[in-house]
Amino acid sequence: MKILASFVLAAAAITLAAPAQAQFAKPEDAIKYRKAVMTLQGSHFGRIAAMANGRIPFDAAAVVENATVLEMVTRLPLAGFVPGSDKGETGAKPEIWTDTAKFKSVGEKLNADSVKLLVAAKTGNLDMIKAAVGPVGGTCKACHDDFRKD
Ligand code: ASC
Repeated sequence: MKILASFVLAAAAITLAAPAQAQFAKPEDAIKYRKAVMTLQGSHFGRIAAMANGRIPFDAAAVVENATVLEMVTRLPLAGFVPGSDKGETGAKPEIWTDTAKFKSVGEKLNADSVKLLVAAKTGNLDMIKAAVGPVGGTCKACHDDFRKD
């Protein structure tokens, strides 16, 4: 019974382990990791935003693919902002480590907005996609305004 209970707890812990954990040998590795995550987010969101804005032709399947990747990568950035990685080649503001609750909440909102965008993507309806693109872009911008040096 005890063994069963610990399996159940372990399974629950794995399910609840969000955002993703990551490990870094040195602060520069964490900085490199989060820059890579930002590049992926910008690239996959950028494709969807371009379709929503009519800059490239609407392709419903491509929106689903990009939104699927975006939803996954938006679980990652918080894991890159480990203690001690505030110095070096980074545009990260110190507020990330002093106003952690606010930073964490905006990071989680980005994933929540991306989940909604993926749901909209799966409808194949461009108007619904457009409506879901706005909040994602707004959350990107809000976080950059508060937590990224220009
Ligand atoms: C992007 C991207 C960002 C955000 C931001 C939204 O595509 O690379 O950083 O959207 O521009 O305001």
